[in-house]
Amino acid sequence: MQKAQHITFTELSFGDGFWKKRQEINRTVTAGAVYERFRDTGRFDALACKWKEGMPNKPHEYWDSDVAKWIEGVAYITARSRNAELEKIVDDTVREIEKNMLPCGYFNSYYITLFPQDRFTNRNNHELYCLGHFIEAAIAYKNATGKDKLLQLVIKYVDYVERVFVKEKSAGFFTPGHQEIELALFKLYKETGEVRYLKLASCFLEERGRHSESLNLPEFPDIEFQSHKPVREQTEAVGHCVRALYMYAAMADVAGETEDAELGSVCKTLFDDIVTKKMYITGGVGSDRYGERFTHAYDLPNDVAYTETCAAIALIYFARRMSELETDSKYADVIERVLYNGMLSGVSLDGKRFFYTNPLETDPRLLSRYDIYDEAPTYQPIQQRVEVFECSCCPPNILRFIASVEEYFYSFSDDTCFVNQFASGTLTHGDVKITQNTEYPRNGEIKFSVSGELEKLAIRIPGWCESFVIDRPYVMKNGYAYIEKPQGEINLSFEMEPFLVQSNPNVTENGGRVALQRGPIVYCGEGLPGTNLRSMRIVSDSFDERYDEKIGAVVLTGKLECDKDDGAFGLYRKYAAPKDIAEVEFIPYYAFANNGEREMLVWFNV
Ligand code: FUB
Ligand code: ZN
Repeated sequence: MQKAQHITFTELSFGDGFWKKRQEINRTVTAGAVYERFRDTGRFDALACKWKEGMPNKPHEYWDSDVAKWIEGVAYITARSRNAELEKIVDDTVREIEKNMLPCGYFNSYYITLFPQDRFTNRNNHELYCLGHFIEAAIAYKNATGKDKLLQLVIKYVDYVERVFVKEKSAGFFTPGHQEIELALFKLYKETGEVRYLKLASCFLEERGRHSESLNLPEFPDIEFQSHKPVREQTEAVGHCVRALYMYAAMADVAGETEDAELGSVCKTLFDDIVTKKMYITGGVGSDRYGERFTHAYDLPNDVAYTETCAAIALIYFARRMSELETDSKYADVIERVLYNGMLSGVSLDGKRFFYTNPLETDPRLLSRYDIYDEAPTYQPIQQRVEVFECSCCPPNILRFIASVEEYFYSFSDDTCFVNQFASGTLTHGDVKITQNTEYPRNGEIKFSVSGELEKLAIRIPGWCESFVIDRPYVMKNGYAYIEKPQGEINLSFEMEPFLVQSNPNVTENGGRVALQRGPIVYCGEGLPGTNLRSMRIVSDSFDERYDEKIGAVVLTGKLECDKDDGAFGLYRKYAAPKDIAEVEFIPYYAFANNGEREMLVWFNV
């Protein structure tokens, strides 16, 4: 099967439109907002390893990873336009790390400050997870600025890890409690050409599930951390979603690089298990707060959906790597579903507030259920985004992801360029130049101009698209329209009428309900005080459309049947067909909760 490699994000420059607007907000608002929250909560100070009992902001075991992801996001931003202020913060931070790194190369601010003698004794305390994020940050920062001090430091640390975990086997455990270092080591291997980093990544993957190594968390069985069996024997997506998906992404990396068909087949099985049974319509994953985990097939509750923002991003990581194992548009279809819905919902339109969990149904009245308690006895996701969390893994993840989102738009095999996503902009890859002019996803009209040495252009036809026109001859294969000798202008038009979606009948939560989609965007209804969206019925699939500048997308208005409590309704009455009609405005799911606490619903009665 033809394999394709994704582009380097700097090869694509967005033109005006959906993603350029979001990258501008990411650069001018999100980077600073996350930095200020991390500075104010002590995450940067912690790296000086000077905290003492009685001081504020006691260091936390994964704060290093929060800073590392912020550095990585800033690196991607800086790759486009240098920024002395941001670079000074990074350079000062790197100096702190260098100053406090132990002679052996170990660096973890939590352990060095609080438990220097307990290095690598507690599998769940995120040491290798934090190193993984420092590796990714170091590579990004060196490629963006040429400054390789952090890269040299992490290489020294990785060499220490290799000595402790592979040569001496002197650590208190065999594999990471939270996967991340595996995909980072693969990046380090690609960056340096050092095969031993590929081998170290493979070692952590292959050793998993072969040792009885606990996580010092008796309340969680090994399956929660995908340590219940060797990875090659795993056939279902289980446990903590972010851990699982970071690991699956690394497995796909290794399978592709080493042409390991067996490992590749395991990845396909796991990917299909997720996208055919455990993924929300928004591309979110994670059905249960307890363990932040996958549960069982078709278990997709809406109001207590966990669907962590990091998990949405991690699913895109996995899908992109799968698209490089096997050319099939289903992978870019999943990436598009997450991009425009379950990832983007993680950040407010103004770029400074975030969701960690992304529910598909909210109702302020639900929150009042436990007014008399300080702590709600059962889980209710927050219904408004916040500026920072106690556990703040998601905000810097959004920052680094949006800052380098271009890498998901094109990929190249030896003679073909794959157009995986759509946005105005110009790609320069060697002597190949491809420009898209489009207002996608506002409409489905896309004008390509192609120049340079290129045998074929393969344009993904989205799974949601039922009819399209291309003004050039093409052949459909694996969900792509292949155009030979594509040089010159190509005009493509996707029909983009709104349509209703139903779930598999096994998703009992959505029985008798439909969701609304237009192009790649999943919509939700936001209630007004006193509306009861959950009791309304969609009775037609025709909606009025208008473009909303603030949201940056089309908004749909529909007429729904409803029952109005005219005061004489009582609590119950004999059934009578609804006679009232309510006009409901449907906005993109990603834009919900930007106008104060209101009822929100994705799945409507029909
Ligand atoms: O444990 C590190 C990160 O914190 C996980 O990836 C997230 O789910 C959150 O628990
Ligand atoms: Zn997170």
